[in-house]
Amino acid sequence: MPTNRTFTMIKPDAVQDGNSGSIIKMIEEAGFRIVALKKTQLTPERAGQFYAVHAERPFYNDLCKYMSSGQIVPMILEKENAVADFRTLIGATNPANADEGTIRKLFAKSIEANAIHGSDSDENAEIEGNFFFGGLEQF
Ligand code: FUP
Repeated sequence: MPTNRTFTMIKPDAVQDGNSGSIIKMIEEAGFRIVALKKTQLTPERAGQFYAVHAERPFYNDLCKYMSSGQIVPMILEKENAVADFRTLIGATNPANADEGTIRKLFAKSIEANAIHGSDSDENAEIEGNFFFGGLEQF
């Protein structure tokens, strides 16, 4: 069954470069409704928890350092078929492989500093949304 919600966060490179507004505009113009949004910063420990699935990968320590290096903008988004459509909008993990017009093609600097995250399944969308917004009643 197609999901109606996904989770995203604009990563430190894109926030630092002042690209949050442009990225949010692309997200809204693609038909996603913002259900929840905030600006925050992860500690290296919290970044490690978020990316725990990658704990054994060689890039894990650098990724945690990078993801806690500056402010991020996490969001919960709503749209029919949200998870798959959002992955299409952001493009491939490595911006070198991302399609023209995707958020990563336009704004990502490298495979690590790749501008934005998008959940890869309904299950992870819910887990990741709760990681940042759990306990809120308004969404
Ligand atoms: P994605 O689902 O597109 O975010 O990609 P992955 O879950 O495979 O990777 C999560 C994050 O790990 C990426 F956004 C960036 C980082 N990463 C690296 O830094 N190096 C790699 O070789 C692969 C991923």
